[in-house]
Amino acid sequence: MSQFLVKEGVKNQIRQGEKLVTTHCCYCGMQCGMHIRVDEKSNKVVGVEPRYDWVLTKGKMCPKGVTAYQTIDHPDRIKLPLIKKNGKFVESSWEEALDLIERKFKELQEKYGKDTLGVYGGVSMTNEKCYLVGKYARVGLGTRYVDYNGRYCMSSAAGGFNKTLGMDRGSTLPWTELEHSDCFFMSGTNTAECHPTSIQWFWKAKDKGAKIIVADPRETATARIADVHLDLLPGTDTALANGIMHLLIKHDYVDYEYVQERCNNFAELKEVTAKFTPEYTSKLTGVAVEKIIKAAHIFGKSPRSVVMFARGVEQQVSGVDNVSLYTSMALLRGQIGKFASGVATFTGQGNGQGGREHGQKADALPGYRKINDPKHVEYVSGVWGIKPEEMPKEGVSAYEMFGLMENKTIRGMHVICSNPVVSSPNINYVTKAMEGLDFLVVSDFFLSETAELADVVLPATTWAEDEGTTTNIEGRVIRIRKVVEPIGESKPDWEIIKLISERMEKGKYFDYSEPREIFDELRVASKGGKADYFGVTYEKIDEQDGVFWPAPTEDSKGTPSIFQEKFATEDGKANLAVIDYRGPAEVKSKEFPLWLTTGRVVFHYLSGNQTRRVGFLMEQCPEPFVEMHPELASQYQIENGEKVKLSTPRGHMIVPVKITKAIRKDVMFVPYHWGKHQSVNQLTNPALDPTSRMPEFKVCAVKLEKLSK
Ligand SMILES: Nc1nc2c(c(=O)[nH]1)N[C@H]1C(S)=C(S)[C@@H](COP(=O)(O)OP(=O)(O)OC[C@H]3O[C@@H](n4cnc5c(=O)[nH]c(N)nc54)[C@H](O)[C@@H]3O)O[C@H]1N2
Ligand SMILES: Nc1nc2c(c(=O)[nH]1)N[C@H]1C(S)=C(S)[C@@H](COP(=O)(O)OP(=O)(O)OC[C@H]3O[C@@H](n4cnc5c(=O)[nH]c(N)nc54)[C@H](O)[C@@H]3O)O[C@H]1N2
Ligand code: SF4
Ligand SMILES: [Mo]
Repeated sequence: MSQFLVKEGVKNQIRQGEKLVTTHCCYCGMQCGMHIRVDEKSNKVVGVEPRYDWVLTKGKMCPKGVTAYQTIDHPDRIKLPLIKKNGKFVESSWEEALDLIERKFKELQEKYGKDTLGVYGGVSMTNEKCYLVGKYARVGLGTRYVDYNGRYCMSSAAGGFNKTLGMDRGSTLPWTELEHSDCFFMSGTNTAECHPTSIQWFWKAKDKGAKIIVADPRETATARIADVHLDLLPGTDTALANGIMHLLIKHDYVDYEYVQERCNNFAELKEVTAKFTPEYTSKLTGVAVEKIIKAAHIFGKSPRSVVMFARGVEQQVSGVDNVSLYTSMALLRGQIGKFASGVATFTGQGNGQGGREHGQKADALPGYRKINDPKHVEYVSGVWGIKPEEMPKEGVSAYEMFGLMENKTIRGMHVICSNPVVSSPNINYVTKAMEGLDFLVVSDFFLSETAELADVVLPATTWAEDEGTTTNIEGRVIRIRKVVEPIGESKPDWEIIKLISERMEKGKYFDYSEPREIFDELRVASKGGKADYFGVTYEKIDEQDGVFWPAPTEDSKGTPSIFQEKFATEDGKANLAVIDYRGPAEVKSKEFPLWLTTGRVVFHYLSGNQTRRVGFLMEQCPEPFVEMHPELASQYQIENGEKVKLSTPRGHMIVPVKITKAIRKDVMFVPYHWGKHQSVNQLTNPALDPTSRMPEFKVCAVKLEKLSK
């Protein structure tokens, strides 16, 4: 049976009375291969085995991955729909919950128009479900307002890649090639904690002499394996990248043949970067001149290099510019489209790649088609069986939806697979906007902080109770397998969407009996688009360890390395970024004299709604903290472990201090995996990148106060 890919040697690990189901982790974009152990008699999940033969992760897993199975049959699982009555949740039947949703959704739309409903999706779901969220909004509910949590995550990478390369696939090369690279220039990624199983590839390369450069305001676990650590000020990446390119040009490290043949704008780039001498770059970034020079020489001399980045550079108002500039560094060196070389972003969520390709975004339709392109609308309408004029127009980005809730344009909302009152910037405002809704439905398997605000909570299944596909950090489409039957009366998200759409008299557009049927429709809907999945099938995924998109024909094996001959732009050439320095949206002041940045720790995942329920992970990291340098602490007479107050114009929090030399003296860091008064997003700046509409989670000006004892 194709469900079980367990090899002979691995079968020895099966205990009598147990079976192993082959799947991938539910958390980050590495999508580590794993076998989940199921007791055959009780049909319960009892543990996990690493999948040593999985091509990318080779049996490695991180602390979140090895405990993920504990969330499946967790005592906190929501097993029945919940309806809020007199301020309290009461369990209900599906019938009663659906009746209420139908009545409320119809009432609101009759009174205020179709667009009064909004859908807020997420990309911890399979491609099948993410695809359906977009179709549900546009066809099932007929609203223009749909967006998703990837807006906070990958949208600046998408924006930058589209501008420079004409297409957004997170990695231009398969990561099994990384061990043959000579140099990794990594900026704003703490991959050692955020994609821990990727580290094996960097070590393999390092063992063969590869060099690593890490740009991060903190000396993270990732920076500690670097040959050069560029400890830049948050929000100064435009200067750093321009500074490195200045030196590449000055020291003749540019691959002129490649640039001439394959890139536009070199003369303009040369002009803009001219002023970014090491001294000027150092002044803006706070990084020592010698370090900038050393990094440029290492990077410039390496025959095969990969430029890599993540949310540290993307979650800024200049996120798209940063991505474009770092990508241009790789282009100047002639690296993109060659073996063991290229550019990659570290995809965040499990299906952060696939989930952004198939129309969950306000401006997008499946296969990376555009909702404001009449030809694209015509094609997708044809696949969906609606008239092109029935397709709603472009909506607004995730954070902007809260503005529309505040001004009552949006009065009803369905949140599917996200926890925005923890993960959005400026959550005091966001929470108020959500509380002001006339009707809120949340689909989740644990009662999140957002679900607590809902009128109806629908019990969704976890990743282990349904099958489908995800697209990993490399762009490789892989299979998620069903391990056990849905717990309680929970249902997979596609089934919930189908049930609500039926109630909205749109059932005929959602007549699926299993995920494979949705995938087959997605294949056709994406056909001819940039993210072309037409040639991807469940069988092919099993046969060849996944399929890299684009796979445009039925017999295509997929495309592991992209841009070998040309880029996906109109003229086939890459567009080098011609961008001057641009700092963060907020400036430091007398009142808010320090910088605050936010991010992750290895033991928790995103809003923490899953990992805060796993005992082992909570033991390791029970609460948020603020990292600060000993000199800053002593300046404020603060001791390790002491609670301090952090404030910005948007809010404040009280949080214990961790003193460490592994951070700049003028910067503090708080991880964001907790809600309500423990959430750093009470403080963060909702300023948006003008293109990607991604908030500036990574930089704001902050006040630090010692609490009187
Ligand atoms: N353990 C764990 N792993 C995860 C996740 C998780 O929640 N927990 N989430 C997954 C998801 S969805 C995502 S998006 C990824 C995120 O993966 P990463 O982007 O690697 O994680 P972050 O901690 O958000 O930020 C990375 C680094 O950016 C640095 N940084 C801050 N400001 C700047 C700046 O201005 N410039 C530069 N160059 N660097 C800066 C921070 O100090 C931090 O070390 O991780 C994925 N993996
Ligand atoms: N300050 C600060 N804020 C940030 C960031 C940062 O670096 N700093 N990073 C941002 C980034 S990169 C991201 S990705 C966002 C993430 O932000 P969120 O989307 O809010 O994060 P999650 O915790 O993954 O929320 C997913 C919710 O859906 C549930 N869920 C999981 N799988 C499924 C499923 O298959 N179906 C359904 N129905 N529910 C499911 C989980 O229980 C959880 O409650 O946070 C952003 N917020
Ligand atoms: S590295 Fe990512 S995919 Fe792998 S086990 Fe950890 S969280 Fe899961
Ligand atoms: Mo993310």
